Amino acid sequence: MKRIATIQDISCLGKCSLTVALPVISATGVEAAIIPTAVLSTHTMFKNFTCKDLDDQLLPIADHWKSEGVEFDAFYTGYLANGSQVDKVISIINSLKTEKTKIIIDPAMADNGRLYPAFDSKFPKEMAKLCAIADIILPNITEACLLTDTPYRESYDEAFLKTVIGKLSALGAKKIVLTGAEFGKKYGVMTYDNGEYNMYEQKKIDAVFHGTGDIFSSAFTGLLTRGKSLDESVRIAADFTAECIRITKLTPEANWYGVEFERAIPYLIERIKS
Ligand code: PXL
Repeated sequence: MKRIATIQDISCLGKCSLTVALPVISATGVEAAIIPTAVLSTHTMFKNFTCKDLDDQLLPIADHWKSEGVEFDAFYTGYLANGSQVDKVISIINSLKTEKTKIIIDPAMADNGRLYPAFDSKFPKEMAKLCAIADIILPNITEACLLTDTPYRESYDEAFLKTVIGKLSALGAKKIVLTGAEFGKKYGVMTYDNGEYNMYEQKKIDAVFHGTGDIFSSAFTGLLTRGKSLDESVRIAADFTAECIRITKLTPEANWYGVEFERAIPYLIERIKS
């Protein structure tokens, strides 16, 4: 069985990061090993969340894995507790990667033009260092702007997106999957792969839900690791995320803090078979 090591936080309530990555990666038929970066009572869109960083556990967990001789088909990183974890994560990846290991970085730190509350303005520079070692990065537009020191804009054209993607590529990331790309009448995921731009267009659903970035990234990473191409992984992960949002909108008892992704797991499994 293929195996991913995913490095991100546990938000104990809130349907994001590891509580999404574990079930979604499992649904793709791939093993998920985890290195938790922090334990939070909830994600940071709640008020008064608690947070205990696991700074002192990251390297010992990886060292133990190394002594067990375990190998990974992919590393997939998400939300980190602080900027100083970046160097630790880079050294973990460098110590455990083999020729076959894909490095997939979701620079989970911002959305809708703003950094998440736990981060200061120096954090994106640190995250850019992690993106530099990636085979594939999965930013949204806000994160893409922060990583490249580009002023965030609510509306932009295709040329703007291509300029930002060019700057992301100059950071060192080999392939780029930019979510929430919107220009003219187009909405979807823009990819940059071997000098080629591609846009996977989706119907925009008029709703904003928390945790959808983690759902997309987890499904994408599982699918890619399972052996789907980059384009196919983008298509299925984007359709799965849209299905999660569609179902959530139809569910009156849905919580504000996350999407009802569990209801869409059968859809994901069905799509994997095709
Ligand atoms: O979904 C990204 C994410 C992950 N982890 C924590 C968060 C967020 C977004 O706000 O707060 C703790």
